[in-house]
Amino acid sequence: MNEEREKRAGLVVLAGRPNVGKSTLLNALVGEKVSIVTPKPQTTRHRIVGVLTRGHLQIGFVDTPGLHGGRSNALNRRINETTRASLDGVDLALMLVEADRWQPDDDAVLEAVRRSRLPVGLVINKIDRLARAELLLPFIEACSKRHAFDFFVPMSARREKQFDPLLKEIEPYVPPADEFLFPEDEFTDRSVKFLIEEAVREKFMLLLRDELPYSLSVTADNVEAGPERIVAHATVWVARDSHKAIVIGRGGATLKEAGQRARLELAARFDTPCELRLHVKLRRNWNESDSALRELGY
Ligand SMILES: Nc1nc2c(ncn2[C@@H]2O[C@H](COP(=O)(O)OP(=O)(O)O)[C@@H](O)[C@H]2O)c(=O)[nH]1
Ligand SMILES: [Mg+2]
Repeated sequence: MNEEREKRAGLVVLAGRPNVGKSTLLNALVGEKVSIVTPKPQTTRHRIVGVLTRGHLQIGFVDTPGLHGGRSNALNRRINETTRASLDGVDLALMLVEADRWQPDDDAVLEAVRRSRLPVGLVINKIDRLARAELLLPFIEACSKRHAFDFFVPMSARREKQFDPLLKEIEPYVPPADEFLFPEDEFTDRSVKFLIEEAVREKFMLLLRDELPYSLSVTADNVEAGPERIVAHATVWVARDSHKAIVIGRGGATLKEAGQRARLELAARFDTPCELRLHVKLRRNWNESDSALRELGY
């Protein structure tokens, strides 16, 4: 790319109901895992920016938790606030839907995006799951009747290696800028501490079933991230007494397995040995309490 071209820098928010693939797309665009991914809703709980810098163009993609319906506790309300606030101050919204069907929860997202008055491109994700390719055009047509989207990009965030068609659509909405918003070699606005917490939470979410993943939180209390190795102490917070034993597992098996998986992933990610010490602590009903949420980083 021509280095002499005028710089462009901006923020693009990824909007969509839980599980449509926002975090998967973010990671694929950035080429690094900055946001955790599981098949469960409430995997993403924070606003996370992933940064893509290509020649003259820099885009900060803002990952959002998505709007959560269902039971309203303090955590869910906070997550919804985070999502709504993420629409402020950005240049473009990318709304994600799943290729096979438009769902009622997609309407709520569209409504929020409409209210923001941002230009909106529709990413039709998971086309790998379409039973027949001919179903795509009628689906795009149906979507275009719901809203005058500024563009459509069908894709599979999980399989795609190359995002030129999407970036081409986005570029005109990214304003000219004297300076980039983030250092060119940075992939995210989030700290090593945050990435450790999230890696640990992801592993528990993948290992545990039912209600539990939604009432776990992780804080890294002590992180030494040197060039030789990373040493971290992390606390897994549970909301109920009975959850403690489940998180620890028989003979400590679950705790060990989650710790092992997180450690290997972080070591590969930061290209340095990683030592993780995990503790499990009870903070009764932390997900129902605003002050506990603040202390746990929400
Ligand atoms: N088949 C298929 N699955 C996908 C695709 N993109 C994401 N997923 C899966 O959908 C689930 C939810 O993804 P995630 O990125 O966490 O969704 P988010 O809640 O919108 O951030 C995960 O199991 C992903 O692996 C895709 O293009 N095709
Ligand atoms: Mg997510």
